[in-house]
Amino acid sequence: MVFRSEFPDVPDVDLPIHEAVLSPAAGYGDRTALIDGLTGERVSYARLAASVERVAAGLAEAGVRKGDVVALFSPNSIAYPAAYYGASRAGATVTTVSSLSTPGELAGQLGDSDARWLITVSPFLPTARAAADLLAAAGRPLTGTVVLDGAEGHPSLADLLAATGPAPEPAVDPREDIAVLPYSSGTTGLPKGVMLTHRSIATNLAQTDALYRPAVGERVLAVLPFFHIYGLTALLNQPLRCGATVVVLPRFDLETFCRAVEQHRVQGLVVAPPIVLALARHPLVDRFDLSSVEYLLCAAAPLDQELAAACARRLNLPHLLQGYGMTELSPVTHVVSPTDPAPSPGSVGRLVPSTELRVTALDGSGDDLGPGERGELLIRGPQVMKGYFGRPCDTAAVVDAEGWLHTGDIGYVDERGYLFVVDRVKELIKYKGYQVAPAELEAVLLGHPWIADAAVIGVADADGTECPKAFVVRVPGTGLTGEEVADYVAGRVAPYKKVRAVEFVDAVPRSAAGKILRRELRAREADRAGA
Ligand code: 4UU
Repeated sequence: MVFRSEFPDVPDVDLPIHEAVLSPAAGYGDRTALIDGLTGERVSYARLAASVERVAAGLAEAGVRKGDVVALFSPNSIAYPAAYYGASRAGATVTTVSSLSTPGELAGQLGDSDARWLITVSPFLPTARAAADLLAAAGRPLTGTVVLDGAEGHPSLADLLAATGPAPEPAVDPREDIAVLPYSSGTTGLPKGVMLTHRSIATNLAQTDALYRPAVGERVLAVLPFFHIYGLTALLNQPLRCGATVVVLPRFDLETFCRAVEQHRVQGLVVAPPIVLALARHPLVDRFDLSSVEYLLCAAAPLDQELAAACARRLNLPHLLQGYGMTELSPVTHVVSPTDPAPSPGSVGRLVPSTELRVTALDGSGDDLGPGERGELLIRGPQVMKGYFGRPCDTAAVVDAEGWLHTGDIGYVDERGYLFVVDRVKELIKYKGYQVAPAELEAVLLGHPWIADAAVIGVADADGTECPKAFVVRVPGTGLTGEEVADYVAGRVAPYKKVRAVEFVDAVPRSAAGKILRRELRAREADRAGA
């Protein structure tokens, strides 16, 4: 059967993303859009809207044209939205880059996305320069780099804001033009650029309204990174579109987080499981007045139910809320609404409007299943991505001819229409909500001269956090140690991708076609955990 949303359909929103988010902003005028959670500096809606116009004008003067890809490589800050919406307003596609990227990872994304422009911050300049050098050596130099807080030889945000010309008027087609190009490995392989049109993102915000719509003036805390689709949507696009106030923190530190909640009387927390863990367990939490918090929404990775209950008790909330999404789905399909009096415990929520869900059998038949039955989750709706940039075969492998996106997640729907996510059939590892692509780590491992073969899967640590584990075949006669393997990887990838366990094996199980049999490795781990 096909599960449909119980909410009335919403029409497609054919607006560029900056307009969908910021045109209501004119009405919010002097209300506070953004607060720097460290310094207390505030940005009003009027100032944000004006900054976006100036940044667009400045970028156009620098040479940015419609369809250019601009890479945004910055931690969360109150300047981030001006850069992001400003680039969009100038007609560019924004590819958001993890702020933890190494030079190689940044160069990889810049090259793959055909980015011509980079917007970054001065502390990231050494990484940005090293990446730019790698690109130049490959014959694909960047056209320009903006350093938001200023650096010798680069335009700054202040320079862009000082532009005197008119903002450009690019003819954006919201149905076809790509607003954002975030990277995701999807169900298999290496990270790929996910083409999200203005329409799919703007419509997804309108779809989400039925279940999650912060009130005007509501204060939400933005510590999840804006470069990930979860933070970008739930902590920038949706709250700003609704006239909320976003308190911005550059990174998670429990004490700073609690202080910001107390100081700014934060009402809405939007987080991933590791923050729930800290809030539930850490003694420091008791030193702060967190009584302003009205709800906590957690998503991006599985949430342990005992942990959720402990956190809810500590924050004096009836229960925590969960949402479910995926980069390839712009990203939201399910949310538990803050106003829902009795969500099914442990569920990730109900379908947003104009969205269909199928649960298909895992026995190879692909048969449609009914309530209570576990299978792979398939989604169809206006939020399904346009495709992977430059990779039609990878696109065809996840979006079928009828437009269903195969999520690679396993779940079931209860009798009341609430979804439960219970497992994954895809390769993807989620370390604390961050994506780790096994194929990427395997490629790094195979670069080591003493490694003959390698496979990576996710395993749970003592806290239940999923961690990358490598199965390594040594080149005979070498004394390679687990520590050396871990260090080798750590030197080449962002910290959240580190291999956190290493096991030496005689052979990696592979199919006749040479594909790694991850299921066998997983079964081996499960046997051991059960033993
Ligand atoms: C178990 O994680 C995301 C997007 C999450 C999101 C965004 C806005 C959730 C609600 C919202 O409002 O995207 P990706 O692409 O990084 O990872 C997607 C994968 C899913 O396929 C699933 O395996 O992350 C996992 N996932 C979850 N798993 C996402 N949410 C959950 C969840 N429980 N609640």
